[in-house]
Amino acid sequence: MNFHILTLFPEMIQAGLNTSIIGRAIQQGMISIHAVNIRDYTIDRHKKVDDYPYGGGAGMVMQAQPVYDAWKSVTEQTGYRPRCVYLTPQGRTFSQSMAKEFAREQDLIFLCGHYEGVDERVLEEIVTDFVSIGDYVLTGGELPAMVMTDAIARMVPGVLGNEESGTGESFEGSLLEYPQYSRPAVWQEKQVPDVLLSGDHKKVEAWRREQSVLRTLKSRPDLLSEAELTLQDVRLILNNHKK
Ligand code: 6GU
Repeated sequence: MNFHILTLFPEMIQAGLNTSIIGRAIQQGMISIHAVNIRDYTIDRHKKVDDYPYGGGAGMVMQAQPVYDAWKSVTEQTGYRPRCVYLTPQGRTFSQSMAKEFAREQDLIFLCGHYEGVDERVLEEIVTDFVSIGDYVLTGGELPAMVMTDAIARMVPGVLGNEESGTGESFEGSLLEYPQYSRPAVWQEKQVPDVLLSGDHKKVEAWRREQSVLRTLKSRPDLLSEAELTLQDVRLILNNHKK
C-alpha cells in the first residue's frame, strides 16, 4: 500500500514514520510513504502558498493552485484518483473500523492543512473523505496524518508479524485489553496473579476475558453496547454493576 502525504512539512512525516514496525514494513516493501512538499508546486515566484481570506478575518488560507498541482502529481503517478483524506477537526472521527477499511486501498492521499484552512474550491475538487482524530484542535494535519498512517499500515496484511497480529487486541470485539506481566514473578513486593503461573491455559484464558470485560466496564462502558458478550460476560457485568 502506498501513502502519499501532501504537506508543507515533509521532514516531519519522514522522521515520524521510519522506525519500529512501520519502518520495517517500509524496508520490506509492504508499504511506502511519500511526503509531497506542497511548496514545490507553487507557481508564485516567492514560493508563497497562502493568502488572505476573502471577506476578511484572522489568519491565512492555503491557496488552491499549489495544493491541486501537488495532488495532480500523485494522480499522474498512480494513473487513477485514489481516495483523498483531508485532515480536519470538522471531519468524521477516525476509528479502528475506518483503519481497517482504508487498509484495503492500494493508494491513499492525505492532505495536511495549515493556517486557517484550505481554499474550499480545491477541497471540493479532490477530497473524498474528511477525517478528524478527536475533539481537540491541533496546529496542522501532519500529526493526524501520521496517526492515521500508523493505524492503517498495521492493518495491511503482512505488516504485523504473527507475534503481533491485530486480532485479540484493544477494540477487537469492542473490548479493552487484559493486563500483561513478565519476569520477575515478584517486583517491589507485587506478585504476578497466580493464575498466570498455573500453566492452566483454560483458566488463563477465562481470567483474561474477565479482566477485559471488567476494564471495559470501568474505563469505557460506552464500548459494551457494541461488544460481542457471552452469557458469562453479562453475568460478570451485572455482578459488578450492583456494587
Ligand atoms: Cl485532522 N486536524 C487538526 N488541525 N486538528 C485536529 C484534527 C485534525 N483532528 C483533531 N484535531
